[in-house]
Amino acid sequence: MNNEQKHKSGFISIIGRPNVGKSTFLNRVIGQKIAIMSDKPQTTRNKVQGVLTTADAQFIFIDTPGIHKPKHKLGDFMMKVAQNTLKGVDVVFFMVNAEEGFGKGEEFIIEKFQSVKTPIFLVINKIDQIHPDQLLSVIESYKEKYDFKEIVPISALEGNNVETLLEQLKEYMPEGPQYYPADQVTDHPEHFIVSELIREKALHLTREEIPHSLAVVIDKMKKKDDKDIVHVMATIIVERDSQKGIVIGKQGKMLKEIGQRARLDIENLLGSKVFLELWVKVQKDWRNKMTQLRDFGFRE
Ligand code: GDP
Ligand code: MG
Ligand code: K
Repeated sequence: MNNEQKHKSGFISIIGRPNVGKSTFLNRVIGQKIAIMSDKPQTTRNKVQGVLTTADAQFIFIDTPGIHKPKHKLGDFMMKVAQNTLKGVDVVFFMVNAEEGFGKGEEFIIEKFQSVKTPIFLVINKIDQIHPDQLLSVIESYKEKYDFKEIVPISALEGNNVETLLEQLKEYMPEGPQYYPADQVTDHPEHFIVSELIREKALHLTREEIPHSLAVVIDKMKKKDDKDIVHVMATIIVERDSQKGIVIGKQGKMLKEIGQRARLDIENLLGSKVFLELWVKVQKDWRNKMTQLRDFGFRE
């Protein structure tokens, strides 16, 4: 055993046509606990879909929006954004459905790989549905089209070969830190980022009047079942009553402005419409209260 092994971490984007099994895969590797907040493509920003933390590595799976055949001009633009995001990660998983084989949709995506230097894995999913002979011919058909770094057949649903895929993935991860605290992220990857976005707006808009003694706690962040809208409830915590007055502003104007600006950023981050509710609370000397600090998402 080599105890000197360095910690590895990296970013992986999973791309592929709808229904190939991307979400099923993420749920399997990260566990049912993770709330995959948004399944909506067509946003301009990358978003973290899930983080897998092991003893010596951290894999951060990113949703790369917009890789599909564009139907209109905006689609072209989205395609460019998506291509750029392929370059900002350590590995790309191109997931395909073993049952369907190579088609026009796959061809379109593979064309985009030509200008990308990032290592690309072909992940052939749903092998539980096909005969091994058929798998061989699927592999052959893809090999002709692109020089994939690895070709890994899996069943995301049943778990076949998923461990092997993660082992191979680790080989391609650079040495790096644990970007996300393991416990925080296994619950809700976006909580911390969302609270930072709100904090940033509050500090910016109130300028010097509110010192950095301001914290934001996310009380709730939940996707509404039937709609593509995320409900966020957050509390801004200040130390004095006078600060509370400033954050709320005349007739609530300041708080409204903070909320509007933060909401736009959060919508970009999550790729969903957001309903944001903000509250303000005074909690004296909160900085001295370590237990509370931890509740606020701070880490020692
Ligand atoms: P996504 O659109 O790429 O995120 O695909 P989903 O993860 O939502 O999966 C689409 C459908 O394929 C769902 O009904 C899954 O249960 C099913 N599915 C995903 N992975 C597998 C697999 O490995 N084997 C089988 N048989 N079905 C799968
Ligand atoms: Mg999905
Ligand atoms: K998806």
